[in-house]
Amino acid sequence: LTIEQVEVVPFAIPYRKPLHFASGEVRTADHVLVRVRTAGGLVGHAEAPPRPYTYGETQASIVAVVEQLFAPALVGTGALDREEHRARLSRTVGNPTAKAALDMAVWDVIGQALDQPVHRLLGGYAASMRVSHMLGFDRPEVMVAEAQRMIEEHGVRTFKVKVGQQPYTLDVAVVRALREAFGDTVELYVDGNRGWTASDSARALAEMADLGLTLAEELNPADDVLGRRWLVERCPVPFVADESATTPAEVTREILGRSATAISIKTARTGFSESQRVLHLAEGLGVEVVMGNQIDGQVGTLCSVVFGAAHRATSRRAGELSNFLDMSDDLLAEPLTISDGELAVPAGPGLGLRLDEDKLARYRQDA
Ligand code: MUC
Ligand code: MG
Repeated sequence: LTIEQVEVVPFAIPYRKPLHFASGEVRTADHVLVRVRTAGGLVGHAEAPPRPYTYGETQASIVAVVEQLFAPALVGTGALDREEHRARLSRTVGNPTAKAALDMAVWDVIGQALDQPVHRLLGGYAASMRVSHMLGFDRPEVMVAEAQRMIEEHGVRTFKVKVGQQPYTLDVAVVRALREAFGDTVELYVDGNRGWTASDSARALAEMADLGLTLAEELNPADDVLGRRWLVERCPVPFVADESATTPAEVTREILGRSATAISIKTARTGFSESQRVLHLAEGLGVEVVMGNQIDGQVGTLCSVVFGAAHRATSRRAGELSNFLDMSDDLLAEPLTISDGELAVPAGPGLGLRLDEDKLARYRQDA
């Protein structure tokens, strides 16, 4: 199981419909596919999505850091030497999605070597997850129509509504329109991506008090330290830390600093190994978790459901697993499907993913 080669393949697949949110927008999935090959001929895969507005990474920076630093650090180690991988990769600060993709590709290799699904190696709790769909900024009637389509075509009844616009009343109108359209047949929660101030957020929460929200995520910047604490104290529902708590240390700081009361886990930034550390920490601290979306493609979404369904605490809430549906195409030979509001964990050893090599050839950017 000696790692012989680590390869990066930048690719770009357009979205049919761009996704807008307070910190940025996505029009193309310009991700990086990571492949880890062992001396015995096993190949593990995962994908890294560059999110400059969240982590400072770009497609070119992910390719460069893997080629220059991470591949040389991993080649020659054993696939099972995960602590050694972590020690070596952590000599470079930052670059979370590059590190996470490598970790998950290594797990893919380990699963294949043991002829077991990674999902079972991680905990194997449930065979599928309930799906939450993320609704990007748009006019209320457009967002209601998208939710309606997700209900009819995929049975999805949980929606994370992107908020954080100026003025905040634009967002309040959207959430109200969704509640009026679907009544109590849907679960609604909001994610501000730091777009509001603490006072905007408090007013928006007050105006949405009758709308039955279940979570509020990153409404204002965690770096507004006292404003954030003031807001979280007044928030009637769990306040989720996403981009403010991307490492175990940040989780500890944000929770103990009373700047959040729940944690978003994203395999795109913490892989499987570090996501387990975050999950166990959250359990130890006694806070809820939600499986978040890094605007992942199908490879990334598959990784999220493999991890999310593997543990009880990550299976309680719907996972954010559906935004790949807005991409014009993808890389899997057998596309993921969401039905009755659920996404199943693929069977098969490792991650259970098979790439369509023709599609990769079509979308790769380095050929
Ligand atoms: C989310 O939950 O915030 C948008 C920016 C990002 O980093 O992730 C997405 C979704
Ligand atoms: Mg978020």
